[in-house]
Amino acid sequence: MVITAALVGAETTREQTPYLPITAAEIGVEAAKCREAGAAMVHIHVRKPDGSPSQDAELYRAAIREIRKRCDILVQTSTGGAVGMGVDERCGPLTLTGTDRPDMATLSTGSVNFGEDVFWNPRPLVRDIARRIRAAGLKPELECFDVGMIDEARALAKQGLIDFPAHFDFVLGVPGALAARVEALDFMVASLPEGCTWTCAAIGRHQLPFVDLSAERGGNARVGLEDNIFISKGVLAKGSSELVADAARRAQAKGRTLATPQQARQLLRLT
Ligand code: KMH
Ligand code: ZN
Repeated sequence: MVITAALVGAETTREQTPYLPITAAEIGVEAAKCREAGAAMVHIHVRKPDGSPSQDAELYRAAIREIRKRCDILVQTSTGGAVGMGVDERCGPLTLTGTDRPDMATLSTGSVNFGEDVFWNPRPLVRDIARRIRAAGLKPELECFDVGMIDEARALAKQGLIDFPAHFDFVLGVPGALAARVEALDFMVASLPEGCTWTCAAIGRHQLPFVDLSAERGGNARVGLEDNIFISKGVLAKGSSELVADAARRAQAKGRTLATPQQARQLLRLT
């Protein structure tokens, strides 16, 4: 089972939790702790020194270097960024090459209400980002906030913009989008194209219970401060690594073995 740690995000703030990493070094330290706790991959965003979200390639380069000098965890960069960002800005990390190149990049396959905002992904923009991910030589993680986004991934594969089997991330529980319900997860799993792999990222209080559900169903799990800041009701997690440790315990209690980064590379067909 591949555990992904979503360490930073674009919406979580230091006002909400003092444990949010902001600088490259803080991101590197937290990634190493997550690796130690059982994660095989990190999903990262980056921040400007004032804590505001950014997709700047140089900030990503610095963060990736700080991660890789500490551990072998796989690095997945965001192309979603923060709501309201333009496509060129969102694709900043895709310009990194050589030893700074990420291992994977996200591709959201449709638009969705996102809290009080809209996460804007019209079809031409999705195709554009899919082409850029492929041109960078990366595999996408297909972020699906609703079931129709799996169907859109099928359309992208038909158009030759992504390859199947692919890896999906089911994001459940964003306010305004598909709720974190067991039936929703089961519908998404049943809608998955042949041979594809999946991770579930449930938001807020659903995050850790959905690790159990994903483990039972043969899936993978994403946890971390991007999606949830609490380890239990009203108690802040002291960093994403504490959430990873809890997810690892839950996965193992369900009989699952945690993938190393090298195993995750094979399971997610990144090689
Ligand atoms: N911050 C959200 C609007 C991704 O990383 O690709 C989008 C997001 C998805 O976080
Ligand atoms: Zn993200």
